[in-house]
Amino acid sequence: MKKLIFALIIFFMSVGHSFAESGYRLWMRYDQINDEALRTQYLKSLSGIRIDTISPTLKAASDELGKGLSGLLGRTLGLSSTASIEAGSVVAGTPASSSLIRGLKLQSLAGLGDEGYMLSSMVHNGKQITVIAANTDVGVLYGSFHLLRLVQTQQPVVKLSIVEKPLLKHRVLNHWDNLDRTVERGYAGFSLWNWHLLPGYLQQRYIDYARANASIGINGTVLTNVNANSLILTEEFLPKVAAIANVLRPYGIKVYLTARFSSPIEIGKLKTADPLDESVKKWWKDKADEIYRHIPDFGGFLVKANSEGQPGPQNYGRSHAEGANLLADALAPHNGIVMWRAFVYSHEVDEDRFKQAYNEFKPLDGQFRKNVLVQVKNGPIDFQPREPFSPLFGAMPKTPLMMEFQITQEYLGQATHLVYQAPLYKEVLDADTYVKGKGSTVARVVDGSLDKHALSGIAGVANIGDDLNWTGHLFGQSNWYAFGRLAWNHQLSSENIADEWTGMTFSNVPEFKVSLRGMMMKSRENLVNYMTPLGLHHIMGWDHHYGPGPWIKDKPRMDWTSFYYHKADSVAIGFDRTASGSNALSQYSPQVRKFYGDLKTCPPEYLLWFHRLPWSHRMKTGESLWEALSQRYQQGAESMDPLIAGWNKLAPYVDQERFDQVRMLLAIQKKEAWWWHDACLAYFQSRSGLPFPQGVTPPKETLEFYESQHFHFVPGI
Ligand code: BDP
Repeated sequence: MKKLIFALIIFFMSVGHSFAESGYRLWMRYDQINDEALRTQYLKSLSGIRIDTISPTLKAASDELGKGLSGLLGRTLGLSSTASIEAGSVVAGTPASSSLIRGLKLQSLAGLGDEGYMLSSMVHNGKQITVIAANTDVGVLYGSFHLLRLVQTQQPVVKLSIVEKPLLKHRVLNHWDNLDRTVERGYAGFSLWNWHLLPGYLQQRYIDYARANASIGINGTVLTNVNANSLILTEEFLPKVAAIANVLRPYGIKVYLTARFSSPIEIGKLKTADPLDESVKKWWKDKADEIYRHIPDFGGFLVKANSEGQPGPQNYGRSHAEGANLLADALAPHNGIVMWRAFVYSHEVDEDRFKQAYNEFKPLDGQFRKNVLVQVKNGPIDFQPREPFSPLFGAMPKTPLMMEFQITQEYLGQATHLVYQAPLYKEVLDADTYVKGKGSTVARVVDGSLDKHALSGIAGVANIGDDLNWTGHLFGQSNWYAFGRLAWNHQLSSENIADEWTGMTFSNVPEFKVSLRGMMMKSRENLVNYMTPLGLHHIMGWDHHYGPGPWIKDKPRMDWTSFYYHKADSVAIGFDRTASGSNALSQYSPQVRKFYGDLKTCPPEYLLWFHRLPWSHRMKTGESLWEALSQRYQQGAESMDPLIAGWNKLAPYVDQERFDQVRMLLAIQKKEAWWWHDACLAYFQSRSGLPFPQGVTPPKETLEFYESQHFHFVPGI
């Protein structure tokens, strides 16, 4: 009988469990560790929490440790101040918050700055304790999340001797969220920010958003779209922004807004927005003062100017530096920063789009105020599945350059494709610019170490919406996670980040982690193969960017067509960016130029980015370019079966609800991978006129069929 009751309890628990598994809890699940021996072992070192919750941030740390450790270890842990410690206590605080920590006179704190922390096993008055110490409260919060991560991923917590501090100063999410709650290039529902109900109604979600970000060290968020609406800077909206800022503040997250350059005209009733006009300067100064009255620790502005129709200083014949400095001067008295985007190009300029941002910005190096960061997209075009690093990295030594990655998968299958992006981020960060000799990596440009900048930053265009699981695809969560972890420490490996995330999100069973890591690590390359192999780029569907569209040609803006980028005809394919073509390669240092420019060294992954080659071109593997291209599409599409089989094998480790979410999306992804394969091969064959090599599946339909596909209401536009 007892057994039956027990079985029933387990049954109902698991039923209840599966209903609750939407993915909402992200990687902060804190479910009890199954292995009782392991729990007992942990409880020896982590049996009580001692923290003086004298600030909202320390309260947040205490809540998180309490909830996390109690959940994971299956016992409610005692919580009290650092005044009374016992063996097994976790003692957390700063020298200011806790006399115990002050008394420990911890030497390592000196080098940890205002966000770092130490995590140490120590003996104090004969008692074994674990200390989380930092110079600031937010450091303590970060350290608390680190300790939780160790337990969540079932790492040892004895003999800890960890010191951590971030390599980058500003680690920021960019939400492309509109005030009507649509999200530009958002595939996970509507915006988190419920402007209509703010400031009165503060959703739990805002707190959970803050917790998730703090857990990975993200310390800033731009709430609004780069295609900005000046209304956000009015008295109607500023109290709402302040309400969000109040929720995020305890978690160490500053709020930023996008500033529409024409705001002085639109909401200020001025006749001009000329950055050199005195009334305009005064308007921005007053506006900044007003914003800081609402939000005393406001982070600053992100600006998209003179790009894709947005207003900017060039409307008045002024430079990007003059525009950025106008806002920088207004923010400077309050310690705010300007993140000025270098994503500029124009179809009216008769120049390879690849080269335009560099041409525009490089001459301005040294002209920006000290509180300006120039925010550069990782590649020269636009968040393609693979891009070479932007030649601006390394080209502006006097200006801090901020990295901009896209977490939302605008060009990577939107929220339908399983693509783990850490390898993409790492590929760019680890790329060597050679501007100051070997080892001048993009990461070192961005973290400021190469040119000795105190200011540094990284931005990720968020993939977050009000979807139950936040990111639409559960594996989108891994990209949010990976972005944050790399923003904190770009030296982490993609593999380790994947392991952490899977351990916390799903299971720590070693076979599970190894299999999932393998699947995740291959996923980005698979996608490149079925979408844009061998360096193809920008061949997606028009406007909504959904699905393939290599045929897109006659449109008002050539630089928004596919043909502009692949230029395929009966003889050849690819964009010649060597000296015989647009010479975009000249924007890189000689080593990089030679590496990509020489067919002997240019990796096949970048071939058509830089070279225009006949279909008959012999690849190093011996096959022709046409054969290689067809084979890559085939490999890409065929990679879906092992991915699906791999996921199916993992069913025993994943609850039904989340398993099914991924299973269904993988089926759609497979269909779309073959669609890319079929449509692109049909199109490129219509150019090359060559037969498909053996082993390549011919397209199911005619090219006309693929060209005639139209889709209404694709999300994100
Ligand atoms: C492109 C997007 C567009 C953005 C633009 C940007 O398609 O929606 O506004 O980038 O970054 O990738 O400004």
